Amino acid sequence: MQLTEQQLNFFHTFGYLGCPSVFSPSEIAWITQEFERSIQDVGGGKNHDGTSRTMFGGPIEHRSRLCALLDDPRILGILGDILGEDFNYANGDGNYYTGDTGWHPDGSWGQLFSAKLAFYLDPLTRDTGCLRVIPGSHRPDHFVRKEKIDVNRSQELFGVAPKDFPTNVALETSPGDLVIFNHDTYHAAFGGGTRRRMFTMNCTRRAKTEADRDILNQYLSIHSPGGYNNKTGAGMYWPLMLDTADDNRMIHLTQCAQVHDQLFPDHARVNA
Ligand SMILES: O=C(O)CCC(=O)C(=O)O
Repeated sequence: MQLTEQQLNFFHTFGYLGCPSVFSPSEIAWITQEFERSIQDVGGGKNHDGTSRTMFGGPIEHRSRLCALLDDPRILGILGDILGEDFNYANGDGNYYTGDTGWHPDGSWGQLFSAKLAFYLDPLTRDTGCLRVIPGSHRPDHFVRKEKIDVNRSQELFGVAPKDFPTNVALETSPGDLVIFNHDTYHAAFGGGTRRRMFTMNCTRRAKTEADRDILNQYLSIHSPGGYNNKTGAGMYWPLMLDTADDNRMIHLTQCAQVHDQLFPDHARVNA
């Protein structure tokens, strides 16, 4: 157990949690360096001119030191406490963000099925593009969901700019802090520059019932290399993630790899 009872209550009630200073300045320095190498080498970063977002898949899977984040007791503690110790790691995205990100949830599962762990690599404030969330919006009975409010139209609907949508919380972060949120939670960012560096680890609960398995199929049919028609050369993950995995890491890789390869035989590891 890494999170306190209060932190877990907070996450379940509000749909997000800020985890300050998880990584020290020297650790976040090498994490940032490895991220830069990845996005520059394989993520399209060399072509980033600040006019639009540059994004690449599996940001921790291209450098062995970043792959090992999935072995780090702090990461395992946070994800394990929230999603269960046998959680699935399901890729993520690495970004140079440009400008605002409008309000959206990443899912609408109506239950805690998946969560995003986010690393912001630059100091970010409410005016310079920090992550914002609408607390409680992961719940199906939250007013935004029940009344199907388009939060991005809040200026015309309510005379309030989307960034000022009532109840939203700005999660200001420094490098080394982590933020985790339920994929169903509405989130956004406003006022960022043209090279806001951020990467994520998306994770799900391990599917244990028929109903879970159904959701995992739906999830991976969209959010996976096969879903994005990306050939990794090793199915669900980029080869390094699997090649450097020990038995403990494999606990977090096998279920998604298996489901992915059933869904997308053309992208499967065996056909790589
Ligand atoms: O930092 C941001 O711009 C928002 C991140 C986001 O929307 C996401 O990861 O889904």
